[in-house]
Amino acid sequence: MNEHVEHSYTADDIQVLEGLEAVRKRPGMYIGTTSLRGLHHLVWEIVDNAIDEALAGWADRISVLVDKNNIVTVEDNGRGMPVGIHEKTGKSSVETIFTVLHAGGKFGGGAYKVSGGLHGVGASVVNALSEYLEVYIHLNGKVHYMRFENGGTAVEDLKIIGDTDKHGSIVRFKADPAIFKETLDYDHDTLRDRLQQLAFLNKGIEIIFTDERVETNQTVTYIYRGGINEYVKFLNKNKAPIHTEPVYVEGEEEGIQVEVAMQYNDGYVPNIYSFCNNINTHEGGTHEEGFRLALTRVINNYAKDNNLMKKDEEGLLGEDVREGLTAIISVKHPDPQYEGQTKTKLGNGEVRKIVSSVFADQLERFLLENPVEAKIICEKSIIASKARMAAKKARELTRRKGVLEVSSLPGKLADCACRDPRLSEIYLVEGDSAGGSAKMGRSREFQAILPLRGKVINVEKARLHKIFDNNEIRSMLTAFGCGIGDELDVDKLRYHKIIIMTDADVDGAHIRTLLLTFFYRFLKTLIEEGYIYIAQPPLYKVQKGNLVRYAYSDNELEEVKKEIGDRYNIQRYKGLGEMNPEQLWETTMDPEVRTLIKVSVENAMEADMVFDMLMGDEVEPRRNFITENAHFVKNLDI
Ligand code: 28G
Repeated sequence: MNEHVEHSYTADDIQVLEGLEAVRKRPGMYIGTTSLRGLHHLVWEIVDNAIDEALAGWADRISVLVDKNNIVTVEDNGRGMPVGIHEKTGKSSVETIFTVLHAGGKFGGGAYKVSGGLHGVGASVVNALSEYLEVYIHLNGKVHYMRFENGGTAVEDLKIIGDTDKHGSIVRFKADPAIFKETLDYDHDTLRDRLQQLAFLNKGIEIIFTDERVETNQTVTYIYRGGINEYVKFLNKNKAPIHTEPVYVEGEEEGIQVEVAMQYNDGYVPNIYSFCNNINTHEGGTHEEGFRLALTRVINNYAKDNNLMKKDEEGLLGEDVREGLTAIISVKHPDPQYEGQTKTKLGNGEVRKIVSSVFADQLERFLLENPVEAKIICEKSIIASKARMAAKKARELTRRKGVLEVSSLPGKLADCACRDPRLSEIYLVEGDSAGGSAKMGRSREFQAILPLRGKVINVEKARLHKIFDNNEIRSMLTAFGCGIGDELDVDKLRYHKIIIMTDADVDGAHIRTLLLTFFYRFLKTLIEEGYIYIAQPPLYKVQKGNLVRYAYSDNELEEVKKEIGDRYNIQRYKGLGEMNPEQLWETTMDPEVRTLIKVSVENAMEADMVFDMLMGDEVEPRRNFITENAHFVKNLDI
């Protein structure tokens, strides 16, 4: 259990501001949206309060339960919310907390609200947006109870309903269907993943998640004594780390807590995630800057001091020392300032030097105390810097050869007639024979076909210049016309639909994954802006006389069979090549009837793990994944 923090506030400190009508009138102002995302916000607001109680040192267990009717119960074993009368409001403190907007917030006396979602608005907002909400407080031997209905109206005053030998708070609520019109159905995975993340970010807090709506594994418990040290290991679990123990650093300066954990793997891509007060700062900020500065400086110094690098050699750049690095930077700040487009960039200037000094000191110490690891890390960075210089040369070469220019479209591309990217599509087709059918079956006006021969290079396992030398990659880049990496320009993209069309078998799935990996690593914007699609060829053709039906899944096959009756003939398509051009058009390419799956990166961290699993050296998880499903794709009917 954490050390206790002294508090000096009383019920008076709660600022009385506004009533709850405002929240019901404009829920978006308080929780962003009333979609599923907003619904989840309700849970996070309550959970955040429990986390705060735990971070203050009074609780070490939090449980979250979702029942069959989507009623959520959150419980902590903290002190229990205050039950006395609040001076300013004349009501109980509990009622004040749940009915006065902005109650809570910043307190004096060294206590502060540490967690808090982007909207950080508290329990009263949840109450305002609930059909009903109940509070149970276990305190001083008694269970205190209060219930609110219809958007936060107290049904009766706080009352004692029994005896207890426990302490803590329980909040139970049902989201209001009049507000959350889209859905009241919490997403199991979203809740579970965030609760696990909170357990990683707040070491030693036990978080128990129960979902009575699922059949198996109804309850999962997360507790990480090592905190983000274990988070880094978890993120690297499908990769090959090059040193066993992550570097773990922790410290506090000027009331700002700093925690950093990092571990290198044998890959090339940095995976650096930062948090402030448990919020993922996607856009980075001063904590991340402080980390980067310190990392580059300390590794350069160590490499030079230990003659791993010549003193006069050009130094290691930031990108060199971050190659293959998985890192978490987590700070807890009493008064965070967020900036950036999505307000997920930490702006507090003082944080830069605090993170950098805490991290630099301890990283230096780690390197001195662990010379074997230190050497492994430095050598990786040095190789990275050499590869960078080689890649630069290769890129200049490629550019001179005109690969990134549209002037020389690849020979095997059958381009479309249309010159308006918004109306143009390109099919990336596995194999020449399917490519041939697609060329004949397509609508020449707006559909271009690029057949891909042989295997696409695995960009996870190759360095930049190798990638640029690969024929399939070069053809795609030339056809797309939008450049790559830092130089990517979406305005130059020649097709607003890039459609991957592969066989519906394991090899097809593999090629698709290689392509997606390439897009993810080098053309991420195209995924983010929704330009990448996956075609869905049928698995079966069911024929009865002149009647032809296609089935795109085993379930659909059963339905079709039922519909058609008996005496039909089933053909199972093993590859696109088995379809003639007309069939390919009418099943997979005709915009009127086809189904496309739009590729999205819902969650970069998760996607990264999925890719590592697929592309890494671990064969087993990869096979399971390919044959079972595709996490990174989302169904979309067009
Ligand atoms: C169950 C789900 C979510 C909470 C506490 C404990 C205290 C508290 C919560 O105080 C802040 C206090 C009075 C103004 C604080 C108890 C001090 C002494 C608390 C929770 C500020 C409210 N004893 N546990 N709030 N007030 N757990 N879990 O919400 O002065 S909220």
